[in-house]
Amino acid sequence: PLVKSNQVSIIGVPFNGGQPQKGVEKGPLRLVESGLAEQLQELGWQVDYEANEHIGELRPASDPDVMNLKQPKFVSAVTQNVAHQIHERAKQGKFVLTLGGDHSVALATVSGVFGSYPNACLVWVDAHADINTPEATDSGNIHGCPLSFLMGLSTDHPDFQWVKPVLKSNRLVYIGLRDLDSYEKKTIKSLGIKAFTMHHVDKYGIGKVVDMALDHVNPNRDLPIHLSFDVDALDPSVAPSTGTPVRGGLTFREGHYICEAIAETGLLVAADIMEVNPALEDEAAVAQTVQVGCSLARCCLGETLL
Ligand code: 6HN
Ligand code: MN
Ligand code: MN
Ligand code: MN
Repeated sequence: PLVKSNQVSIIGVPFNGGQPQKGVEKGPLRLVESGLAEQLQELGWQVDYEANEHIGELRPASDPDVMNLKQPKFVSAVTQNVAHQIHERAKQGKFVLTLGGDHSVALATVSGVFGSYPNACLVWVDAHADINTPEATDSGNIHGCPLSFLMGLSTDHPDFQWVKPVLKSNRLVYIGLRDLDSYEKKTIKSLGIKAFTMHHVDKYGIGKVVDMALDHVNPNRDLPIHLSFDVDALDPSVAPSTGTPVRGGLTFREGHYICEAIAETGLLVAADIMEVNPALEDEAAVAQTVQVGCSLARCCLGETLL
């Protein structure tokens, strides 16, 4: 395997500034409280955990909209800070498991991981494409925009000058898409980004989809892989407690299969479990969503490999 140790760093990012709903900042702690660290130890990993309890203090006194984006300074400060942490851990040869928090945190994970592994590829599992630019976004929520910064499609925004365009269009692949804004559709087509929507999952089955996805971004199966998993990729019946649910999503097994198949390559160096919001839906739904988040993470770290 590419990760040079049996060590995993869990990076909690209790952050909700990339979208308007409270509660997603409680995701990381809930995942850890339900036993994730112990479960990973059980799998043979040495685990360290950074809770980042104090990142809320990075909120600036004033944070007006800039180019449609809401809370740009807060999102920028938190993600820049966490990017450094992740870069350090990855450089030490640790597997980095980041727990969100909303998906704007991918500004941190992708910057940090690609800082250490410049030739990495990114598998983005999500109902959404999260590639809006500051000009194009309708909602102004930065969790819908991280990939536009990471690919250098948005270079003008004053608050995100630190984000380097580390991601090339041929190193990104999507799985699970089903709710795209018109700018996002245009961008995916014009840049030729490989995207497996739910239509493709239905047509080919998840096994073939993951093979085709990896054939595209990692044809010789020799590049490091970063998996960013937004739990809203799963059907809302599987992961109900999330901020932007969209019906018609991945089944429980399809979601886990993606993690298992990528772990099986031995090339996975980092994984994100994002958008678990323990303040949404009832307690049974929350427990279900938290458990799914934990089991996806365990599959990324080899649980189901013989
Ligand atoms: N997520 N495309 C919509 C927007 O507001 O830009 C939804 C984004 C959802 C983001 O789920 O990480
Ligand atoms: Mn997302
Ligand atoms: Mn999403
Ligand atoms: Mn939409």
